[in-house]
Amino acid sequence: AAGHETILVERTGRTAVITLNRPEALNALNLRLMEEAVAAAEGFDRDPGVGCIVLTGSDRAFAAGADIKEMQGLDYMDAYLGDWFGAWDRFAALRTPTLAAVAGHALGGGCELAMMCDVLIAADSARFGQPEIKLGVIPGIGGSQRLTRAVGKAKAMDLCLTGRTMDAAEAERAGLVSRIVPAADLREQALAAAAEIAAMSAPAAMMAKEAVNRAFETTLAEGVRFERRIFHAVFATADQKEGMAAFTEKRRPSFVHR
Ligand code: CO8
Repeated sequence: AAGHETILVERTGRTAVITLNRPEALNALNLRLMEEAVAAAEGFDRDPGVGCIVLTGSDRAFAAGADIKEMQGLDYMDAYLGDWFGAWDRFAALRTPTLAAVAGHALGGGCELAMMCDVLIAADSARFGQPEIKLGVIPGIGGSQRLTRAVGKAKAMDLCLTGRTMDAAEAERAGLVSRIVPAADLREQALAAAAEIAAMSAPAAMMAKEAVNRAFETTLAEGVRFERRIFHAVFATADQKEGMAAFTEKRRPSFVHR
């Protein structure tokens, strides 16, 4: 849409695509980009015609981190009173399924942003890391928490303390990445996966996302109880009737996303 300086947005069917677009800085995440990307994502989240939001970058970089030049002169009060990076929490809180399509560098804030997405498809060219330690700082958009939950303490400590990067194969082995595809096929495969998700019942997809995310917040017993309540609730949807009728009648379901 007009007015975007740092992102490109497009719609194809029920899929929305947000492309990070600061090639001069390897898509470093400055405040403008955060505001534009989060606002665009929230707009798509509110649109019942959107069933999956894809976040992607360029062949060279998903994002090479928060914008170091913008942060360089910050003092504590600037960071605290400005709630520096707080808006990204709103991206993590989207209800619509999100899919990160990552090629090239996903470092620092770029890795953290990819980890906020529900499904992470990596090109074989992708590299992930939390190199903040080399700048004398630490991850600031959830990296120490989401990376540890995704790959465990051993690798999270290794990455956060040495600042080294993982290639796509190591990231997949470690559980950070959903799938790896050849770099040349990334966009096509990511859009195909997004279209598959977007064709599912939207309330069922939102509920599945909510239930999986609950696993990171609570105990097993409480998580299972939470899932059971939502499971009971799906029988109030038209899509449950349609999905099960289609199975019985041996046809493809036609979901109304309600
Ligand atoms: N911020 C600003 N500019 C960047 C960044 C960045 N993170 N990354 C790259 N750029 C710029 C470069 O400065 C360069 O610009 P110019 O041509 O004007 O000098 C341009 O992008 C191209 O980069 P390179 O020439 O360096 O490209 P290379 O292919 O040689 O290297 C790398 C690519 C290895 C990715 C390299 O650019 C690099 O190491 N980038 C920085 C990676 C990094 O440290 N990221 C972590 C940033 S900190 C963070 O994300 C979270 C901090 C949370 C703190 C919370 C504070 C409140």
